[in-house]
Amino acid sequence: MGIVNVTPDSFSDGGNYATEKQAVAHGLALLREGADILDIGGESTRPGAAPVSEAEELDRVMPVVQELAKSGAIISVDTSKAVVMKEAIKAGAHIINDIRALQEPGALEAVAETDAGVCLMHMQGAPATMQNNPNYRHLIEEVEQFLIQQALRAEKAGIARERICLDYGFGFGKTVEQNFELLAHTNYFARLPYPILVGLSRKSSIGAVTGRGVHDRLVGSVTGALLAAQRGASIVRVHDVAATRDAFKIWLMTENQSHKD
Ligand code: 7PJ
Repeated sequence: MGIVNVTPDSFSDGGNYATEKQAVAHGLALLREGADILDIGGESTRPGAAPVSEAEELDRVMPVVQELAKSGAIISVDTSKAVVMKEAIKAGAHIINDIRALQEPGALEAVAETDAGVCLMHMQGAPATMQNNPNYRHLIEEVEQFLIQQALRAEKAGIARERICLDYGFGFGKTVEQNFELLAHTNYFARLPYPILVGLSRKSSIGAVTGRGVHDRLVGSVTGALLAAQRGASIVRVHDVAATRDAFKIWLMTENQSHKD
């Protein structure tokens, strides 16, 4: 899953046109690199990020969804807002990727009344404050309980099991150690009857371990994605599609030869 951010940077000249064009071009480039899914997001969920209004998020995301859906790619939209979910699915999105696990008003119904897939993610707290004091008694069990509870809630609302994937939310209200404890236990989550998605690309915990700034986390991110996949993750959400693909090719080639003597 390749990441397509539609968040205007401070240098853009007002209006979203430049941002839009860049996002579409970036999505097409990720497809050429070998992405199977594009994850399009207009809300910054970095720790401490300001909230985005419904109108602004629609304005950012919809033109990019419409344009990239034409490419035939599987389109995922990273949103928590029911209105954005409905509009995106109407415009051709196949998956709703919700860091708030369909807990915002109307979100569960918005997905249930379609046949879109959904990713339900665990987060402790809210983006603005989640890194202040992450606190768990039993990290793995608590995250698992939350994910199972949300998956069953979704199934009860009419979202078939086959439409659901789960994500333990690397970087969302967890310490560096807790993030890597979750990564280490990916195989534990992978035994659940839902595919697992893992997103750790360029995150601050990758920086904390490697001592690298956000633009120098390629090796750390690719290694993390490979470890997640080897432990049973079905989808990895990444910025660097080509590099991640290379790592997976080496893994796959090795697996293919491993049964020979
Ligand atoms: C994730 C996400 C993640 C899922 C973001 C960033 C923050 N969705 N959206 N999982 N992260 N499912 O990329 O740094 O880990 S936004």
